[in-house]
Amino acid sequence: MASSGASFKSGGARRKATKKGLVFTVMIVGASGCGKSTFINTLCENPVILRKDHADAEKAAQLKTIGLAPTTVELDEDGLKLSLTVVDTPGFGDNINNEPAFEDILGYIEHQYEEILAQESRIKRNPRFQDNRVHVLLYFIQPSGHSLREMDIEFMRLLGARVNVIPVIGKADSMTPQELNAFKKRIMEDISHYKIPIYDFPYDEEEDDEETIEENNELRSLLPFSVIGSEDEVVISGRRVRCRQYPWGVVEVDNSKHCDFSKLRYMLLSSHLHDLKDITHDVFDDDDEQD
Ligand SMILES: Nc1nc2c(ncn2[C@@H]2O[C@H](COP(=O)(O)OP(=O)(O)OP(=O)(O)O)[C@@H](O)[C@H]2O)c(=O)[nH]1
Ligand SMILES: [Mg+2]
Repeated sequence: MASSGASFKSGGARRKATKKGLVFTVMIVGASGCGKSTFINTLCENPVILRKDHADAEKAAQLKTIGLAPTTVELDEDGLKLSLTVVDTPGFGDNINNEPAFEDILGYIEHQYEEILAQESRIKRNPRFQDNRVHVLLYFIQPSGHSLREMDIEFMRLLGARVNVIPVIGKADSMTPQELNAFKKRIMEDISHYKIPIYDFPYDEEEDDEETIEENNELRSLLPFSVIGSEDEVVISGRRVRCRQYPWGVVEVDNSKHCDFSKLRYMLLSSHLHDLKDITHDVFDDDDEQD
């Protein structure tokens, strides 16, 4: 599906919101312990999710996310005010029944569409109403090196029908570049084989310029994005870098030779933000036909 090929409407509510700064919501879903909460703090450049006391390993190990937790941060992206809401979710376990957790997640997404519809059908609209629709869902895949698990396939298929899904490999520092590339390839083969609907950087050959087409092709070739999360910083050659330190070296969060974090962050919060919002508004929000 080409984004600009979809039938877009004017989206008055969406445009008005831009005066107060852009509103954008990202949801993070995936297996337990694959670095979702750490990623959120890395993305927001703030410890928005209260993290561990580094000195207390036992406490850190218990830092499992419980319940859906939306948090909003105000960011300034190259002079653009952005009100970013990140919805953290508890990780899926391996053996227990994950249906209830999954239903909570889908319920949250659907509820935001219902809220918009209720607001739009009111005669007098609430000026303080905030659009909390989830514009993109990052689905974290464990760095197992194998391929997608049945649960990943099932969940991504269902979620992908209701929201923009971008697959992400968490804790990517646990794989060598060769392993990571082979893993990415297998995941994309599974995504295509099982017809999993993901956000795959659509473009319109006729309408989009060459630069956009090239950028989208490049970003698509990185799927699934590999990410490394860290709340620690060290100074390397006078530069403060966010990284994970190991006895044998340092992996840098923002170094595109180490992972795709910086490209993912830029596309989410800058280059593709409007496209993700437009698709949410025009494609997924199917009750929208009535406005
Ligand atoms: N090697 C590595 N470890 C990471 C990375 N990100 C987080 N961790 C560590 O992995 C553990 C779990 O991280 P969390 O961010 O709590 O994982 P989560 O997905 O939120 O876990 P749940 O809330 O239980 O689903 C912590 O000890 C983190 O320090 C990463 O990129 N690489
Ligand atoms: Mg968590």
